[in-house]
Amino acid sequence: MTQNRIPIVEKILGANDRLAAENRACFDKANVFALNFMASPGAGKTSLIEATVRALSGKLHIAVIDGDIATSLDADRAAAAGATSAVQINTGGECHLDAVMLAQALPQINLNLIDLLIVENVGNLICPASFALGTHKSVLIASIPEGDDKPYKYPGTYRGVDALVINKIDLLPYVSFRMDYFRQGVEVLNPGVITFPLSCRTEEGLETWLAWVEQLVL
Ligand SMILES: Nc1nc2c(ncn2[C@@H]2O[C@H](COP(=O)(O)OP(=O)(O)OP(=O)(O)O)[C@@H](O)[C@H]2O)c(=O)[nH]1
Ligand SMILES: [Mg+2]
Repeated sequence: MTQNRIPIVEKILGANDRLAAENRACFDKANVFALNFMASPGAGKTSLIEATVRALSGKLHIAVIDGDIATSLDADRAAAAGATSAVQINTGGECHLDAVMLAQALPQINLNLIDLLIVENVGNLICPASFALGTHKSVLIASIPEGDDKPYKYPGTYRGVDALVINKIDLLPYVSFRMDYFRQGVEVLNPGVITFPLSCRTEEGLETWLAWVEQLVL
């Protein structure tokens, strides 16, 4: 019984990878750049989407796909911020998005009308990292109140991402967070990963993040 488990998991992930490649081909054909936002619950994924859409929607057409266990609250926030389209995927209890779920949501967006797609994954530091979606880059949003030990405790997610946002830096005076210790943990797992310390609340550091997103798309 136990011997069959690993091949089955490999088969599921293999099928997911094939579908992720199909999603990627759709993005490339329509000239859309796609980002996958991963983070713990409450780290600020939707807040960063709101700030990004608000700042860039004059220059770029941005669509947002929000993965959540239930509710359409996050997609509503993205739409209110000015997203060209905002689609909610309710995973029905699943702790991550996968390429099948994304493929099913894509027909609700006219990819030919957008430049940038931001996918908000389900708030979770473990499962989303195992499922490729076909997006071009993955961004991990860490946040100060989560604590400085998270790279050490959740290495899989920190290892695989293309960029790291450290959100809620406005809370540094109030929360015990050793930035050096945090960054050392990240450096071992993902040497040289581009990092954006910022605050969605005060907008400190936001310009550098926005410039990075813009040069990816244009
Ligand atoms: N102080 C502070 N609070 C922030 C900042 N960014 C977001 N928040 C707050 O953090 C809480 C969670 O933010 P969200 O953007 O909803 O986080 P999320 O990662 O999308 O959460 P889930 O989708 O539920 O996983 C909200 O109360 C935000 O107002 C920040 O930079 N500083
Ligand atoms: Mg959210």
